[in-house]
Amino acid sequence: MYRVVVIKGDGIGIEVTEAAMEVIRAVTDKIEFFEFEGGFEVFKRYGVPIRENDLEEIRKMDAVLFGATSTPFDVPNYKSLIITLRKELGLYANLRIIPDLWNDREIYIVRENSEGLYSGVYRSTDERTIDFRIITRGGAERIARFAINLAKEKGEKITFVHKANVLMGDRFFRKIVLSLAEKEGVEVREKIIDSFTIELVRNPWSQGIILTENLFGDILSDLAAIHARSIGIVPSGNYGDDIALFEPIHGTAPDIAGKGIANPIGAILSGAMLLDYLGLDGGVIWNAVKNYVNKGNLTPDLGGNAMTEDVVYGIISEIDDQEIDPVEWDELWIDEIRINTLPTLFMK
Ligand code: 48Y
Repeated sequence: MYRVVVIKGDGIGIEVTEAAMEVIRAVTDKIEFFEFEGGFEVFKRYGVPIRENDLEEIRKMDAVLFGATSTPFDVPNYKSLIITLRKELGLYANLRIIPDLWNDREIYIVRENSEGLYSGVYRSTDERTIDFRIITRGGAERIARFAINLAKEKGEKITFVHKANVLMGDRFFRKIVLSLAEKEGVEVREKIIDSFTIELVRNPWSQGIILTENLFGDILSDLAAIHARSIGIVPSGNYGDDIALFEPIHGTAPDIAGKGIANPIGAILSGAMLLDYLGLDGGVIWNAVKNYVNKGNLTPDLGGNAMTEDVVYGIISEIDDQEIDPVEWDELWIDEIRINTLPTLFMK
């Protein structure tokens, strides 16, 4: 059995995480879920976005399934839960897969997840605040290795996006990426972040594995999400050496929370990435999602009028179809006819 932490969070985070758990349960019985609380509500009670004891427990688990949390930026001392988890669990690599589910192609973005402007190191006086954009050799090497391994696995090149023409940190980062990739025989194309944004709008599908630092990756991955047709579709994995956390990249969407119309696909595909990480078959979920979106009713963000649960139900039926092999299916069909349920087969 694998032990998987669930943190649903706020807003639609709750609905979409429950949807992902249902789909995972339809694929495997090898996962036991353990729910933990975290976020602003926990902060109001305990002064931290997640309790230290809970973190201790979570560190012993195999993986985390995360929904979404909201982070008010006008509350002194409040720190984002997801950023706290990335730091506390050592999740240094953020892989975001932006899929075109209708044409079977993907954009891969590898975002450095622990350093850069997110290092949390700053100096503040009444007159100025400085956020340090820290890039360490160790941090650069481990994210470069992650991207190189992925590039090898997918048979792709790396597109390394930086601002080394201006930023000293990126000159340092660049040297490390180029030298490791050369050693490993992986081709690297270099792009400057500002002009690359235009390229990512116009020509997104042939960029190989996009590798970049933390804040650039944050912005680029939201931009790239337009190619998925809805940000609600995009899954991600945050990987460390001992544990990984999977979350849709969308936020809590307070405007539609609780209405049952949130798009669960980003969370469901995050579940697929989680299964792959555990060595189970996430591909079954990817296929079911692709089959479903090409014929089924979609949620309003994609122009349909389906409810979250319709999409979940539709994807689970696609999973069940994949799991019945053709011979068994024939037998089932004959059985159903034999017991005289033929009319119901045509009922909706
Ligand atoms: O995961 C993301 O891309 C989010 O934008 C977070 C980030 O900056 O990495 C921020 C989430 C939050 O405000 O809690």
